[in-house]
Amino acid sequence: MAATGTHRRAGMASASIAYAVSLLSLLLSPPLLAQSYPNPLNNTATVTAPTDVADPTPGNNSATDTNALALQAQLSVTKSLLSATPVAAGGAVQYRIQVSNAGPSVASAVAVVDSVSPLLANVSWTCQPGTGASACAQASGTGNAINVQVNVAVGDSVVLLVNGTAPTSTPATVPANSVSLVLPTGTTDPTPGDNSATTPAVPVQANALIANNDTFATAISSATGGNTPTVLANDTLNGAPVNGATLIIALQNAPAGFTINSAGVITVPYCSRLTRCPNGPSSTAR
Ligand SMILES: [Ca+2]
Ligand SMILES: [Ca+2]
Repeated sequence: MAATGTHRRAGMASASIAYAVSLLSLLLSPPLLAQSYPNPLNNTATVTAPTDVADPTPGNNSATDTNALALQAQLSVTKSLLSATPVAAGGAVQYRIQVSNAGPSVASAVAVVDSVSPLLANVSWTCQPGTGASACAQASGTGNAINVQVNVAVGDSVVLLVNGTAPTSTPATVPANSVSLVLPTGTTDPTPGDNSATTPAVPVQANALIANNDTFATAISSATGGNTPTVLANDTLNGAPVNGATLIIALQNAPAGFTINSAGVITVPYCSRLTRCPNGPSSTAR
């Protein structure tokens, strides 16, 4: 008898544990990647005759209704330009892509596809889910061909930031750029029209060069010739010191024989009686 009581208590204990587990499973969020309901959803009804009733055709006492469960998610995507337009040559371009899900189903393995213009260099991107209920297959990446899969929970969103560098020379225009969502097989979107978005073209503007006149404290005699200090020292390009190596530098209306190099240094030629002076006879070259 004592053993029977022990078995009963053990049975009650296992029932309590099972109840606690089922309660816990109700409290926990469902897993993001695996929707655990059976598909198709089947429901079977069975009739069983009493023991004193004989059923001559027992094979039709059970019937099953089958319903395929379909995922439907009203996904949408927006794309905006966060950086300035026009963009300065060689300047930064940044796009923001937001994928949202208005439900009713969780959207899993949705591909975010964006072919960034090849005019943009050094393209990199990050992917950030709005909450822990959503996810990105990759947190970041590089390259102009963006194709990253995301899971978007109902009422949540995922944001991608795309960074690139504008062309360094002009004229140039970064063309309009689109992003599209590709839904996995088995998921439908009742409003597919908002599953792509486009930003307008971004003109590339030449950098602002500010060139100031130069005066030299020491004259250079044509009897000796010589070099001036750089004429670029007091000039700026986009507010930064000029790097002559990135520019085309030329003298205008200069006497023959005068030259300028990429460092902005002007060379005054030596002039003697034996050489033809830039400004006439060699009277100054004694
Ligand atoms: Ca949609
Ligand atoms: Ca200057």
